[in-house]
Amino acid sequence: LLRGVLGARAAELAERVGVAAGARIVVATALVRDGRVLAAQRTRPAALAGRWELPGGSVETGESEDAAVARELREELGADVVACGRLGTDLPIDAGLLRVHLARLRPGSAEPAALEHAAVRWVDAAGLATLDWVDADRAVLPDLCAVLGT
Ligand code: DCP
Repeated sequence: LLRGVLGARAAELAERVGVAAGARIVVATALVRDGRVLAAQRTRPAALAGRWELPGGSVETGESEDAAVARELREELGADVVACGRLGTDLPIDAGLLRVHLARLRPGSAEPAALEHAAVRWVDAAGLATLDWVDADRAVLPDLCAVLGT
């Protein structure tokens, strides 16, 4: 809406002011392959340890969200991925705003590995409900289910 009224440049500035004011953007990644999504089990903080998430992390200053997705998954999973669009709406979290992006493995990428997580697991639509997801990620499960099919 803001973009429509003020134009793309003004909306971009407003977004930067928001980020500067403390509305940190965290990207979460729905890495999809063959009807399954990669779920990752957190090790920290204690309150979230053992619970499952879509991997990701904070967007750095001046970094695009697509670039943050690729960087975070390289760091956390050793995988080479390309972001390919948003999934669901912005989700409020303690740290700021969580935005879920879809992504795919680039051809030739290493298999994702739990470099910073307790475990990683490919889950299909039926398997989504069996994991203990962190609260914010739980909100995107219906959209994710639709992407994965049944
Ligand atoms: N988060 C979430 N769901 C996800 C990913 C993250 O709710 N799928 C939340 C958990 C944290 C915050 O976002 O409160 C930041 O996530 P991480 O700690 O994984 O990200 P960073 O390591 O980049 O954070 P930091 O800025 O603390 O280094």
